Amino acid sequence: MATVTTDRSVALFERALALIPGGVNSPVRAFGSVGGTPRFIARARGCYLWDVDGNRLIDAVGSWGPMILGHAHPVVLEAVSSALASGTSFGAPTELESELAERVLERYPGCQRVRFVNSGTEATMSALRLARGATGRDLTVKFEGNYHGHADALLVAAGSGALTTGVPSSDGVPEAVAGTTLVAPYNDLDAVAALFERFPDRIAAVILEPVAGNMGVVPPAAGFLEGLRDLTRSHDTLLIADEVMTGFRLAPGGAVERYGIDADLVCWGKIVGGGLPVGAYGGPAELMDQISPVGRVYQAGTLSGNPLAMAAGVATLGCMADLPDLYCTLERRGAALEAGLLEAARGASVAVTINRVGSMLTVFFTDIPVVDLPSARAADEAAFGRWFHGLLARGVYWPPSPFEAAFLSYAHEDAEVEVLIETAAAAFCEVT
Ligand code: HOZ
Repeated sequence: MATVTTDRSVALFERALALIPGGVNSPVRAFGSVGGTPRFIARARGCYLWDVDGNRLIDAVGSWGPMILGHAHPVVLEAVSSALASGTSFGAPTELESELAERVLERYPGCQRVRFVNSGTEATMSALRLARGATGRDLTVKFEGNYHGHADALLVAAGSGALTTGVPSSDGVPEAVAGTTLVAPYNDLDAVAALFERFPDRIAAVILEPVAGNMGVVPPAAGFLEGLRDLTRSHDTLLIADEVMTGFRLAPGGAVERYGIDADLVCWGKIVGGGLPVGAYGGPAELMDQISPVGRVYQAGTLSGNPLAMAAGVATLGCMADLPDLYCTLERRGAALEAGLLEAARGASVAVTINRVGSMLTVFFTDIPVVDLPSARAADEAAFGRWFHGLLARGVYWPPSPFEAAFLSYAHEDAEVEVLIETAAAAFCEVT
């Protein structure tokens, strides 16, 4: 293995540490759970990143999901630069907002209205406020290890960076706010039923990641989503699908389409902004029209519907629609990667459980099935860290946490999937 120079990343991290908490603007990037120095990225194209020391990496992070077409897609770049030439923000409506709204709503026939915000956090936070406003109830249910962004009420038993840093419930969240969030184990319908019994007529909404991605990938157990729908409906409680990671990725209509979920509200982020900061939430007109200025549930944003971000979203969803083989190609390459990784781990006598749905995948260093947060946390984090560094040293940028999903894009061709498998095989040999 050639020696890798990372001097510039190291120097830039030192500089950032003195200026930015932890040197990063989002905790997972700091390599907290795998150790070492994060690579600073200079540029990206297709499925490759180049760090500031000139090392080329196959990217299995994809900016945590948005880059389904690969980085710097020419059509997306052209759309953004043409919007850029007309000005960057007007604080007034533009045609692009309706164009993107049409593209979102045609993929989610259960939704008639969509509101654009700036992040997934804003989307879920606003959807919960709407659910409370619409039902006149205060309590909500979320699942252990699901992550819905960093709004106060949702930073309870949270996944993603909250697990990386070992604080699934953040300091600074008032008791009174955290107390409005009830928590159930993922894939456990009985626990949800018990909460409904304990708090009759008080639960406004159940929010979930229909395929969990923020404790690593954990698919819904058979009957879980259907059971949740029945339970919520029978208690006049809204069901909110957080499709920030899965929306437009697992099918044109995301997990809602793939699993046939009849959600009341859907939240999006990532792909809908084509790599620019966009979140969104949507649902039927009678619910969404309770949002200001039509209704009494307030939500606003100076940069919401920003023209550059809308242009990137329109171009991304447009390009995806022009690729008839997009989802079957992602599925095929995802399956090939899963099979190759399993074989490689077996060859190195390393016990792994791989959870994959379409182009989202997590390698858990454990021999037990991973179906919820306790089973995800039972995996060997130190072994993951060794494997991660084995990959990185050989030119693969895997998510730097055992509690995240790796993402394939359409730009990862069969050849890159092969390289990922070969590299993983070499890294598995260093795990034990
Ligand atoms: N799992 C996170 C987003 N869904 C990773 C991104 C971040 O927090 O920076």
